[in-house]
Amino acid sequence: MALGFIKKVFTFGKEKPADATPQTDETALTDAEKAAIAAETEPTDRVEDLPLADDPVSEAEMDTAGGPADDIAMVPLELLRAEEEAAAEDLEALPTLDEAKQAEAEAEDVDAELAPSDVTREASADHQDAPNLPKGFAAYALSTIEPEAPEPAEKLSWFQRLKAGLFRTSSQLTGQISALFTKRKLDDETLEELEDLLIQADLGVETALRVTDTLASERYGKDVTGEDVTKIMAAEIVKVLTPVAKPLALDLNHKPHVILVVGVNGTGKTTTIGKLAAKLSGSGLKVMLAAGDTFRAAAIEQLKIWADRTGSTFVGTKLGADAAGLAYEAFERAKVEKADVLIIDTAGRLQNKTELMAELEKIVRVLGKLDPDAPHTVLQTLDATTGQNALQQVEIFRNVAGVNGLIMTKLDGTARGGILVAIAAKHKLPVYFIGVGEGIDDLEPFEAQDFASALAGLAR
Ligand SMILES: Nc1nc2c(ncn2[C@@H]2O[C@H](COP(=O)(O)OP(=O)(O)OP(=O)(O)O)[C@@H](O)[C@H]2O)c(=O)[nH]1
Ligand SMILES: [Mg+2]
Repeated sequence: MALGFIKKVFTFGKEKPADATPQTDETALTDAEKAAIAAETEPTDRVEDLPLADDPVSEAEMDTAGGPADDIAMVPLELLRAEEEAAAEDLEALPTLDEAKQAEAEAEDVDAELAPSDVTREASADHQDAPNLPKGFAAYALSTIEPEAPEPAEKLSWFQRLKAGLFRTSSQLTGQISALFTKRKLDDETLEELEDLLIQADLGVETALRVTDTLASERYGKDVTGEDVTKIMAAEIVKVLTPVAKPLALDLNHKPHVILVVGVNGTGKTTTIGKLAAKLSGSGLKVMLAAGDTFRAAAIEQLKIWADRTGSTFVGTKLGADAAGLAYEAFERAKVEKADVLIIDTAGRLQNKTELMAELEKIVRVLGKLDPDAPHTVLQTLDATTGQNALQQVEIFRNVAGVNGLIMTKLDGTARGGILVAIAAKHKLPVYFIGVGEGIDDLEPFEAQDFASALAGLAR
């Protein structure tokens, strides 16, 4: 009973008491119990008072358990000396260092003969990448785990890129249209507001009126949703663009068909020439590229790279040379070499720089001396990130250089493609291709339906 109390005292703190309320009188120690604890815990010298444990060691064994027993005699000195002499003899019998090395080499030869060849090749301490292992170990070559090649990101189709490029225009336009036609009947006021929206999206007055007229004739006084209006708008845009979506017709009787590429700085002339050359030479035509941008060394080099990439013949001249003279020489050479197509690059210029525009006029005039129909195609590149200014660009380049075809570039970025609809409506010039990236294949024939769908944010 007393031991039970001791246990209670020494487990304190280990077991959390279930109830921390003060002890009642029931658990208080009686005097008898206190005396019993004192008697049990008081130190005593008397062996008979110590508790006896069941000890598995017999008394006889106890004598040797902690050290030499009395019955173990001391080792005689003679015996120790005899052992020392025997050890010295063994040492003399050991091989010398040379003998040891020879034996080691022989052992290795034997190992080599016995071991299967693939194992010796795999497991060796000589691997360059093996850790410096102690003798007796060999290492297998550390396996180098080739990192898995990342899955190539799925390339977007050109239409997806076109749609993404026109997303800013389409989402803004459709958002505004939806807001305008939420629970409203089609009346004069909504029609007027719609017209403004379409003009702001660069579509041009003409196209805006086409859309509102069609809408008015079909739905005046009725409920219309934003989706209805978007579809009607896309249909009208298709009607405007379809007549200008034409293939670039090459008259190969000419030998060469001369294409002069013009436009404002950075609109993608040189890149587009490279893409065109890739298509043409890829179909087996003999293509010649002439570096008519003689202002910048980098421009000449850029075209040379495209010529090399596309297997086209390159014609260049020195920096600062007369561009019209270069164009003339290139044309002559293309005739002699019977090139199918000659594409002439020109330096970019702002349409309001009269002097530079006059130089363009000169190029056209000079080419006409060799063939009155040349240049057969005068292509103008338009940057799709430009807004209203593109209308004026076409106006002036057309007047000065006789532009008779367009290519809109950078429709993959943050394009404002609405202007192409306005240009098509006003100038009715063919739009041959659109640029949807910087890569060699990122030039697509212009399709009215695709362009209208992308502009209206609709599926293809
Ligand atoms: N994203 C995108 N970039 C394009 C496209 N076409 C051209 N570019 C880029 O636009 C930049 C200008 O292109 P260039 O071909 O050098 O333009 P350029 O009209 O010859 O320029 P200048 O000779 O300086 O007048 C380059 O970085 C081209 O890679 C396109 O369709 N999409
Ligand atoms: Mg260029």
